[in-house]
Amino acid sequence: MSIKEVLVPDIGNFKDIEVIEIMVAAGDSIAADASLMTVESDKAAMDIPAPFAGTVTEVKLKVGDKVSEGSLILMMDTASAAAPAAAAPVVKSFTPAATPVVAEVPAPSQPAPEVPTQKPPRSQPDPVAAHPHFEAGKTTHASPAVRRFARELGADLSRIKGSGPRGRLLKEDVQNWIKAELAKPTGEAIGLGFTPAPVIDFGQFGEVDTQALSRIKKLSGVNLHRNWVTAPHVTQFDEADITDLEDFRKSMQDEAGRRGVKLTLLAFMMKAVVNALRTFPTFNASLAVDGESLIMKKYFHIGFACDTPDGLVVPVIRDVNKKDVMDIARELTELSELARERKLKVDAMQGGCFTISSLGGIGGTKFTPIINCPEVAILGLSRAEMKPVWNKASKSFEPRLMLPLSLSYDHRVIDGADGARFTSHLRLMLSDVRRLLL
Ligand code: CAO
Repeated sequence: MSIKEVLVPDIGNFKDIEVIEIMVAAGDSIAADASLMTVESDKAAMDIPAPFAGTVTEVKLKVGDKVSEGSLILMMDTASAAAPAAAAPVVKSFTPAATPVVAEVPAPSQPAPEVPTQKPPRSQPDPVAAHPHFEAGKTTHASPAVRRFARELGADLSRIKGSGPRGRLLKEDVQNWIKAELAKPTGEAIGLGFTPAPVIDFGQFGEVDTQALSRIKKLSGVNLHRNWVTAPHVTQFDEADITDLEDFRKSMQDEAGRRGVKLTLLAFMMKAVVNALRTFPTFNASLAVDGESLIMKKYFHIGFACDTPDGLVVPVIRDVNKKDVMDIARELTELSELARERKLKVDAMQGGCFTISSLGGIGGTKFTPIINCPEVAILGLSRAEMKPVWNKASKSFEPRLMLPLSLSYDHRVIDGADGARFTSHLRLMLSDVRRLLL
């Protein structure tokens, strides 16, 4: 048996600093450099490492004691130190710090201190950078080893509740927090910082009836919410003169009827949109998930929002560029019927490049449609109305049928100028049916 005293090493200018955690007990066999205890002043916390390997025979301190350089920490039997490192058990569940660390904890208003990079003598703690963590000006209590562990995993200590004595953060607290964060849905993991919605008993204000949301509403709700908060939306409003287009459409109704087709404005809109997508290809793109590149699509599959008794669905018409308005109109009717009868197959709702949401048959003057991500833009149509429009040539107002356009786009991908160019191009296409049919 060879009993040695273990003293507090040179800890710089710190004196009478508090012992906040002791990681060893009598009987523990420890390796050289294993953390023995953590001390903390008002400015710093540091782990004190074992200067040599051995078995702890007696701990001379307790949590709350004040120590300075030379204070007796414990007695150690170094005769047992010949034990191979593998046999040296890890003290409690604490991971011994190979290099003890000092975590500077400045006052909240102060900038982070300069971090010394030079390695000090072996008997001294080795200062390593650590970010202080504050919650409303309060210091988070955690040993440097736990801080380092959290830092390596990118865990924000100020958001973790400590389960140790006096609320100290333990390694297990960090592990549990990381597990819980990973298990959360993406939106929460983004950390938008929403306060939870209050739970209100509406019955206290009058009679109520609670109805379950349909499966479609629940699914589309999650997607709409994600798209709304993750894609920065801008909505460009415009109006297109569709007087001539409407005359043409009506003139084609009989023929369409003979072919069993209901020729609606939406079919023409699809052709106009494809023309605009060809002219402005970034509208026919998707942003790569890493945000580093744009995936430009060479096909033109256009989705349309369809109102069904169960909620909103978006069937997709494929290769609109290769189809004429009659074919498109027929498909619109077929897909809408399938959607309303809940017979739409999943692949009929996939692969869209751009979506049109038409509320024209219902009413309204304009609205802000939510982008159907990963598409980057959506066109909303409201009810066309006859309006007086100034004719420069005849210097008079003329009654024209004006269609309100509401184009929402993802501002990460599309600039405002291109948003306005896109709707201007649509105006041009829609005002001259000959261009549209080219
Ligand atoms: N202005 C004036 N009238 C319009 C119009 C417009 N912009 N769009 C359609 N109409 C007229 C049609 O000509 C038709 O009139 P007739 O019956 O006299 O011919 C009538 O309104 C009904 O049209 P419709 O809505 O049945 O046909 P559509 O091809 O225009 O639309 C569909 C099909 C599936 C888009 C539509 O039925 C629908 O579900 N709309 C709702 C979409 C929705 O909920 N969007 C919101 C999503 S949230 O972003």
